[in-house]
Amino acid sequence: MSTEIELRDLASEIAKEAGELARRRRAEGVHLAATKSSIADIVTEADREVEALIRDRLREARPGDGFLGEESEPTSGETGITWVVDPIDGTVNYAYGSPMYAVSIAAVQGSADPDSWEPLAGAVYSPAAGELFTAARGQGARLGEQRLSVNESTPAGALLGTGFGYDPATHDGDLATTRSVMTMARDLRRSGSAALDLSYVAAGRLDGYFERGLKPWDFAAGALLVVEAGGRVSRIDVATPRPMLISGGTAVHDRICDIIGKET
Ligand code: LIP
Repeated sequence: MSTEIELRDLASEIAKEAGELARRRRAEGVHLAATKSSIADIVTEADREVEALIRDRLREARPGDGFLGEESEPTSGETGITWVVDPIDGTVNYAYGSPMYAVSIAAVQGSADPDSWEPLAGAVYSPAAGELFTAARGQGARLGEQRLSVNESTPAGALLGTGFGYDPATHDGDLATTRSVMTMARDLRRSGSAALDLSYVAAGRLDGYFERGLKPWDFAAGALLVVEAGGRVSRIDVATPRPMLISGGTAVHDRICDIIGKET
């Protein structure tokens, strides 16, 4: 069995266990642990507990790997493989009781730098929907056992996803970008979870997704899902504090890049 498939299967197993812990904690009642970059950027006790579980399971299975998670200190490894983890992506949704949250676990070759890493495997688990999206490099993307393919035809315009940052000062610029991209859209969805938005692009539930300011753990697994489902993912403005991620089938991806590229 290839390393990518072994990594995918490990990520899948841990994502399901972690997701069920998140779902149980949600049912018991969520407790705010802290705020981060702004009052809107929250972390719950469940975020921290779920990431600790994922970290422990990965250390048990692959003690020499590196780790980058949203809620704990990064560690470099000696195997050349780094795990990039968002324990609960869609934290605000989770805190409000909305079902649009997911556990996102990715394994990359190299350090946890999206400008140089090589994605190897990923799993995105949606506990509320009981849906597990998985991918391994060169092995395709799946929802359960179903192979996934991005949408390539958008005769009525593209159904697009996007998102906005926690800093209100960035909202005007992001809304201006959204207004520009709407010229190619049939409609817009704003789920609040980048991992699920990217999983939905891979599954053909969205035609494309773009968002500025994502963290590596938000998109590490979902981006591999899109590529393994036949789509494209690009990051532009990577030297700025808020790089833009663009994804979709080739035509939608290229059209979004063209529109946003004309802006900057
Ligand atoms: C979230 C992303 C979402 C974005 C939110 C936030 P978190 O990640 O998944 O797409 O719009 O602002 O960054 O903070 O829930 O892990």
